[in-house]
Amino acid sequence: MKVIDLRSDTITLPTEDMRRAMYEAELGDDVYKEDPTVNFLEELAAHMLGKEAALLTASGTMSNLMAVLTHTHHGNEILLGSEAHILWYELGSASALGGVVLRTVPDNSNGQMDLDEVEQTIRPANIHFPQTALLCLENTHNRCGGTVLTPEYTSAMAKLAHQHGLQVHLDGARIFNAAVALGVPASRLVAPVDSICFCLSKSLSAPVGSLLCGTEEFVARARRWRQMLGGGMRQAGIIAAAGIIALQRMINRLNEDHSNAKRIACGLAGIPSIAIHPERVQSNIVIFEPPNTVSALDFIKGMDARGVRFSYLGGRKVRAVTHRMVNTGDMDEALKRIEMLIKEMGVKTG
Ligand code: TLP
Repeated sequence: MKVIDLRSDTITLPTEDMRRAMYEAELGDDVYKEDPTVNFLEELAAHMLGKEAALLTASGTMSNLMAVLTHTHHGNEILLGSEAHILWYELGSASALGGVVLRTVPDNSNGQMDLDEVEQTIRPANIHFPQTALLCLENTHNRCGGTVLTPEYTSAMAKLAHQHGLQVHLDGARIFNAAVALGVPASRLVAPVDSICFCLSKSLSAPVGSLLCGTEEFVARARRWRQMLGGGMRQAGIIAAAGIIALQRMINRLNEDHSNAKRIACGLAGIPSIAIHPERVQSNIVIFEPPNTVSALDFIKGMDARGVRFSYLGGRKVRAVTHRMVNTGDMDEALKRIEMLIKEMGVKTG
């Protein structure tokens, strides 16, 4: 029985091309900025994102933390959506290591905050208040089901933030999924923000790595934080070589992941006891609720035993993520196994 692993696109293994490029990579000491493969990847990333410079980091978590550390001072406040990855899955590192207060504005189901609410949440100058220094956005939005932020939304948010003296950081872990879903270049999606990070190790299939992009000056300061966090990686060209292939060859195929996500979402919508909004699926993430006679955790356990793996988002929410290592047939097979489990559990489907 093939295990259909829909827990995350992080599970994608490097391609043959990537392994070969890693083996053949020209290397140097990247802390001295002497690794030609890293330098090439950073230039390529900066170019593709339309930013002055980019910096290779170990992970999305590390990039987001470095962005917060670079944009803020101890005691500042940062604004972010109530469902933001930085808030939920990054161990409170911005507070623990950066000394900043995280203040949330409700995210709607599309992963968007309301412009007026953001404006009202920005602190005015007052001796009692922390200074609001940074606004964080997320595109695509993980906990809101891989929804995409349009260039118009991002521009409006950045304009507001800049008017109030805030910087804007975009957690673009899956920015190329957003670009492909919207049919616009990633550079257009990130033009209004001061910094953006994206991951090589998710749908783009590289084994490790993320890039943090911004102005030369921002990246120079972020580089010092990376070093302080122990993220100077020496012959990191081994990693960068796979990252170059990820950027050059893996973006065009993301549409496949998106149509597989739509396929499983529409199939799930055909199972009456499952709650899902297939029309909300915009990229490679699908969120749904199992029949209400079973808890989300028991459903995930039951499916795991049947060789289909999902992740848990809390409450009744189950997440499926499509990626290069599953195909259209796997979507249909996963749906069959879901129907079998539901039948075995004796859930009424009519
Ligand atoms: N997300 C992971 C998990 O949530 C842990 C996943 O499986 O989706 N920003 C966003 C929007 C992300 O989805 C993730 C990873 C990160 C940042 C962090 O990236 P890594 O895993 O490289 O630290």
